[in-house]
Amino acid sequence: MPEKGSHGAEGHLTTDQGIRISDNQNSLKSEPRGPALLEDFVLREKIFHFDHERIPERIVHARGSGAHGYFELTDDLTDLTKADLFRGKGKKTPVFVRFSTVAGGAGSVDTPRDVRGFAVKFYTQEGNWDLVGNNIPVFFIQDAIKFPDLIHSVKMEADRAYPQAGSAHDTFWDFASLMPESTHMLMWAMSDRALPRSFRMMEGFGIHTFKLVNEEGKATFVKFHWRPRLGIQSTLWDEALKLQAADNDYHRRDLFEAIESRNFPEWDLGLQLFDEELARSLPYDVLDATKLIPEEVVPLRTVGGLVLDRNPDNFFAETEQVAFCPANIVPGVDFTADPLLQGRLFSYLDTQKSRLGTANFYQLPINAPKCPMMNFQRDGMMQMQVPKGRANYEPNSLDDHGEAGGPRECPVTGFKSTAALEDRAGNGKLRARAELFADHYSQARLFWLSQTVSEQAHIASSFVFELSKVELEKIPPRMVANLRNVDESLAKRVADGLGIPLPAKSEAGAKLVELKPSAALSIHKNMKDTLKGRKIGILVNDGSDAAALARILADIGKAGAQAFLVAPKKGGARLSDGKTAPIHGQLLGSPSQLFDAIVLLLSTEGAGTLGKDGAAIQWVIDAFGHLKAIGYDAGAAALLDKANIARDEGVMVIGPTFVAAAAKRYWDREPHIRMLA
Ligand code: HDD
Repeated sequence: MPEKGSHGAEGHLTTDQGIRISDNQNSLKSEPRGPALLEDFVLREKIFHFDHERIPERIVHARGSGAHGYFELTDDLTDLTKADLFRGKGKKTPVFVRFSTVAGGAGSVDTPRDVRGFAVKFYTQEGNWDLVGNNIPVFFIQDAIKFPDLIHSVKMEADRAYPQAGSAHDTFWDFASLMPESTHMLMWAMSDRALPRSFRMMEGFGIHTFKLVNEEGKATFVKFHWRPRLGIQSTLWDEALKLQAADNDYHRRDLFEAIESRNFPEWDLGLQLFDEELARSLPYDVLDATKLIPEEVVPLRTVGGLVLDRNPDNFFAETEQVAFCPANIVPGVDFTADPLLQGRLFSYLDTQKSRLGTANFYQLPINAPKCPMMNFQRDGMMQMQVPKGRANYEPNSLDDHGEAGGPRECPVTGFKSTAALEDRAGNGKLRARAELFADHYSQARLFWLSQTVSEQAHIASSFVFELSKVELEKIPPRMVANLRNVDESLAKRVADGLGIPLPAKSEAGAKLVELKPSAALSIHKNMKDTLKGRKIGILVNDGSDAAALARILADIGKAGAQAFLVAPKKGGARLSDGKTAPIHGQLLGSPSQLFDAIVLLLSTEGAGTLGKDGAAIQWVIDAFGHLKAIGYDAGAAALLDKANIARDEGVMVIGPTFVAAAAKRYWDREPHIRMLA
């Protein structure tokens, strides 16, 4: 079949039936002012197809962006797994990756406070393996049976259909405060992890414990971690809010543009590998998705890298129709009895049928394996394959030697489930949770204690903000009562911030264990002092110093960052040398939240003019408020004064040290400019 869009027929526009179209502007009429004729198959077909363009959006993770790329193995894992993609140093496996928000609809914004999906489809030589994870290493609930309740509570409320893409409302906090097992994940969701600067600068996690299985059938527990090579970077709450107004598509655009400009996003794949004995020694259960294993207990082993190097050709055909299923697994990897994972193994296949309309969705190019696939599944809506031969059942003896008999089982190389490594108490069938699942607070406390002072302030303030949006008065005290089990000072700060009395502590439900803080859980402790992959906004006006601009552009380029020139007029700015600098964005449409640091290069006169422009003053105030570095030249000082900007460590006269300074956020500035809980 010729590819749609290429229309093989020498560029002629045709109907879906291949009939050439003579006029795509006018419908067929009996006379110029007469009614359209039913006979017009060109009009009918076009409108008919248009009317059916939409498919149901994903029930969660509806808004997302994807890209193609590859996974390259840097460490041979033959001793641990027989999976093809993990054998042979240097082996490359093609992938498609989709990032997403969870709660919002397909048309919602990119920067709400939310968890981000991080779903990877590996097209291996032995079939597709989908690692469908998030940017947070734990989950809200322990058992899949609670998933519909969780999602109903966080999505827009059933009667009023708002809020869109946000958890700051009654039903979410009602559910969360009644489900103490969600406390650990709430700590993450209220931290800046839920406000990523870019998909390229966030971690990804497989979350559940899986198993790697080698040729001998020996299984090793494994947890999967994606580490961004650009480091982790998040935004501030105020910045994220303003980004929603400045650019709905902030993350989608960032991903697309980075790949277009060949700044390919990259991650390391790190594995936490451990055996049953270690699992047993932990004071929490490795089958509980609300728990993580600190890297200090099981360090990461870096085994490969993920590179995204190609944007989709068509958003719908690829990013919208890609169907991830955690049940897609290859020999050499296996599931565990994690009750959250087990439920997922059913849900995804099921949802794809309702989203994509047919059990044959696996034949869509984005979902089809890139290795041979043969079986006796037949027919169904939109069957694209034309299976040959008489046999459509197995076993058969139609032709033992030729092709007519069809494919056969592979007892040696086929996928085999491993024996459960997990304890079996021999209790028969029961609806219950394992004992250690009852500790809902120890790891929430571990997370809290691992944060910097400023990160703790963000978490406390997020709880205050979200709970302040809750109307039912009984909910916030219930949540604060749970937080007292995490940390008394956190609970007190949230209660003070809300202006409510400190409620009695809720029942902990299990003996709490004191765990050693883990530096790996903090963003601030893991940020990289690099400008690579970031964007610097430079404000210029008529009269700006041409030589200074050339110098800073060179420095920014050398640091691997992108410079973005902003001026009051899109037509450009006439610099001191009389030349007109081309401008990337007009001031009003390029607010400073779009940049990681800003530079002001202004003549005294230019600064004077901008001092009368609210947009310019706001530009500076926001960058300062978002704790970014500000570089300026002598002429621009007047604009800083007009905006009342204090000259702290992060505000500096532009010079050779600026580029290094611009890679940082100035957390110490925050207490001076913002009341945090
Ligand atoms: Fe899920 C989509 C991640 C638990 C049911 N999930 C979906 C996507 C991601 C995750 C990244 C979007 C995939 C894409 O880009 O197309 N989900 C997770 C993680 C979980 C998790 C990390 C816990 C560790 N999910 C989970 C449970 C259930 C589901 C417990 C149901 C029992 N998830 C779905 C779904 C979705 C989905 C309804 C909606 C669209 C889709 O599957 O393809 O089946």
